[in-house]
Amino acid sequence: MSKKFFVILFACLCFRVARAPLYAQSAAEPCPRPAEGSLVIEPEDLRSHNGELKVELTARNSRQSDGSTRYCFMDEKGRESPTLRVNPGDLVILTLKNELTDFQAAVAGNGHQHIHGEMEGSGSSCTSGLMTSVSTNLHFHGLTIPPVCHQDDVLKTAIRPGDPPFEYRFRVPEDEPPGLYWYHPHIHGFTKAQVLGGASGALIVEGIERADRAVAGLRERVLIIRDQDLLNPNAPPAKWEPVVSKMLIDRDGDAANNGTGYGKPAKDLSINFVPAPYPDYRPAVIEMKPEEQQLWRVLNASGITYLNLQLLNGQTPQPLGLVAMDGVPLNQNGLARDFVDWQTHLGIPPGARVEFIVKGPPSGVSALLVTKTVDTGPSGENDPNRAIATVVASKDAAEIPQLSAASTPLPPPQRPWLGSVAAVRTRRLYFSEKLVDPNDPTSATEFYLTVDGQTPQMFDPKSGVPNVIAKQGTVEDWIIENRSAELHAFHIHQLHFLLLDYLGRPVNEPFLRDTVNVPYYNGKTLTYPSIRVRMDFRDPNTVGDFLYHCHLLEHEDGGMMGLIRVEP
Ligand SMILES: [Cu+2]
Repeated sequence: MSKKFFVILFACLCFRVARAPLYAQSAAEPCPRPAEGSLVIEPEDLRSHNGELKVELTARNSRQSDGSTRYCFMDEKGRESPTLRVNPGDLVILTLKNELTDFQAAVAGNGHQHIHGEMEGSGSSCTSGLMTSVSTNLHFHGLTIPPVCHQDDVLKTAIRPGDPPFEYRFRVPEDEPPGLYWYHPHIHGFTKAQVLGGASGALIVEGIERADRAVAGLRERVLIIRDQDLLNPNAPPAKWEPVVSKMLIDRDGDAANNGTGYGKPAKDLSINFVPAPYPDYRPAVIEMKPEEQQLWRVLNASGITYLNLQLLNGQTPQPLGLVAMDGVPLNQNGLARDFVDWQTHLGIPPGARVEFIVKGPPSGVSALLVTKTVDTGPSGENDPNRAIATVVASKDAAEIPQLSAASTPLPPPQRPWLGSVAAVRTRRLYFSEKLVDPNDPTSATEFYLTVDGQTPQMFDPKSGVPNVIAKQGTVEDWIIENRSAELHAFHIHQLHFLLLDYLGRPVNEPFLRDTVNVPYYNGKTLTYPSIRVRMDFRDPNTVGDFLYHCHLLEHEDGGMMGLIRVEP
């Protein structure tokens, strides 16, 4: 990253830390959002009481003057995307009401009635499977809860506008690792639009300070980084950026990876909904007490954007003390006590989470939270260097929640560490892409995630035929190849896995993941790049039919998904 980039960016910051109004829109806006340069406020915490968390959410959307659509989950008090805070063993009762409007139909003069009329007689929310732009549902990303209706089924569950409020009712497993999880819609073909529009929120399983005492007593902060269509798509890059000769647009209409670290990004980013848009990347503002240590719980809720986070004091990257990935503390293998992995940057694929210790700047100094460029491959989107938030030391910084200082250590996991259990078999799967018309480079792309030996097919939600059949109680090794020229993020519902090999080299991770990057194929090597993971089907909650897919949502919506059946 060039020195010039940040020197100039910093110079601009001095004028910009003045607080902008919190909300730019009127109260009539169904999905209100803070303005650029606003103070970053944590989402409202909804905590369980007496072993129960009751939540009422409503899915809403609103059409913006630039033609884009915002989506949001609002609670009964009008708070957007609240953080659901639960303890292991808690019962969650969440009702979801669908108040989405079909703006396409409204333009055609039909509005809501038409859509609702079309859907009548197509079954209950549990069975309709009706995947339309105005149906919605929830996936509880990372939780090992059963893939059945009213819990974590997304194959058939589709709530339509006008349906009665739909009840989710599930128990957080007693042995769910403490950490950051999240909820978002999972309607096949329409997930990208709803998630890019802002429909997502955090879920925290409490007790991370019991798993890793390095975080005991720290103040904690939930930071959700989302992406969205560019607010200023036609603007030229800022003058301080080096000139990028080629400004290619890919087939999805997004800026293609130019490999320079600069130029137009495919999507804008926001942090707790405060946008930091292209071309100036005016950062949001995070206030911390001078030199305070905090636990930052960061979710990449982006549809397609990879993050590579760094916290800069001037030019100097600050140490980030990683304590959990994808909701799983780093000492999950039961070996390392109170382990902290100090890094200077943290890569986060779409869907993944990182939780890390960070120290605020001293009085009178500010730091800059940036994402460094990610090389997504020749067919990938442009994820350039950019600022997200400026971190300002302030004695008046608002009080945020604090983890308890002293509590009993979490007992080690009951099941043997996944790394020491023998896999009953090895499967090979691969990501690939194909142009609908191979002779026309501008034609649409079909996205596949195929079990080796099967015919590549785009996921068909109506098929119901599993691509993989596994047995509960076993563990399996999966080798996942990337035969395409862009990155993909492999995710599987209902369970965590252990990353064993990355690019053919063994890695020794003391934690589990539910989302992992798979490097792209450069067209030159004799073999395709691959990863090897150990899948954990031991938990009885994994029994049933569920999904694995790429977490770049236009790939997922475009067919890069498969069905697994875990038999009892
Ligand atoms: Cu993908």
